[in-house]
Amino acid sequence: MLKVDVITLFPEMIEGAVSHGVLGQAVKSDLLSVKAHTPREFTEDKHRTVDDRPFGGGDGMIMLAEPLKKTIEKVQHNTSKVVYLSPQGRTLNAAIAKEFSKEEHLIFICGRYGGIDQRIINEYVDEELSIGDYVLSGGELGALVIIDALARFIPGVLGHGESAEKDSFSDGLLEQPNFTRPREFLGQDVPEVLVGGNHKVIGEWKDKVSALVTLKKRPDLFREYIKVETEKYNSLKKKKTAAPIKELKEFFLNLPPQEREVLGLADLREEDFNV
Ligand code: 4FV
Repeated sequence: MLKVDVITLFPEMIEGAVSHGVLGQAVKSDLLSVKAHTPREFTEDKHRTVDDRPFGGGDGMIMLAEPLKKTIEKVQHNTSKVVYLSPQGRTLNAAIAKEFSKEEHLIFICGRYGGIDQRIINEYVDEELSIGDYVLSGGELGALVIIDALARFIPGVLGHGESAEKDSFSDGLLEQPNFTRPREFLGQDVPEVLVGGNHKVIGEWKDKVSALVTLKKRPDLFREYIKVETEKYNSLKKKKTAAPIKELKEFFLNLPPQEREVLGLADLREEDFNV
């Protein structure tokens, strides 16, 4: 079972967030353990001081090294991976989340104020990780985003039929639009094929629609996807279909206008397929 320890001045922020929904269920079913620890526990002075002014001036306080050292050493062991949440880290994506889901023990250090003493990073941190190019008031939300994303890759965390492999990005594509009852809503009908019951046809249709949605919303991801698909196609001895991009364009051109509308693809143009 993956064990996660979060070092934070606000343990309740972590405990609260991991006790709901899929994460809460995963922790209850011992598929994942998430514990929070505050460095304030390891202060000796009566004000339980955990920060101080930066040498060389500058705004914002810096978290003290000693309380952090003691908190890390309380939970660290030889297979622990220590991660500091900061804008200076590599940016989280699905591949990194999947990678982390395979670890035995993760320790997330959540900074506050202007961050932590650099010597803690030098001495203890294996990896810095960012959830995006912006500055947060604390690393807690970053740690929670990563814990939520990696938990989906732990076998058994997602209900049956659900799998992180079906999530967006798992096959390099965004997920197709989803619909549930009623069949008609605000004059918009659910695409016919989805209520036709032929799961093979539905599966192929969903893959095509995922590719179209990705072409529209994330052409960068689509270019990568179609390059791989085209290489696979070109390596085929017997080619039963048209080239992937040609086949996808034909599928799009055969989509009834109201289906393009309800799928959010109405403004996709033929020239958009010239990638
Ligand atoms: C951050 C990010 C982030 C840096 C100083 C907290 C702040 C303060 N963490 N992705 N972007 N952290 O801005 O993960 O300690």
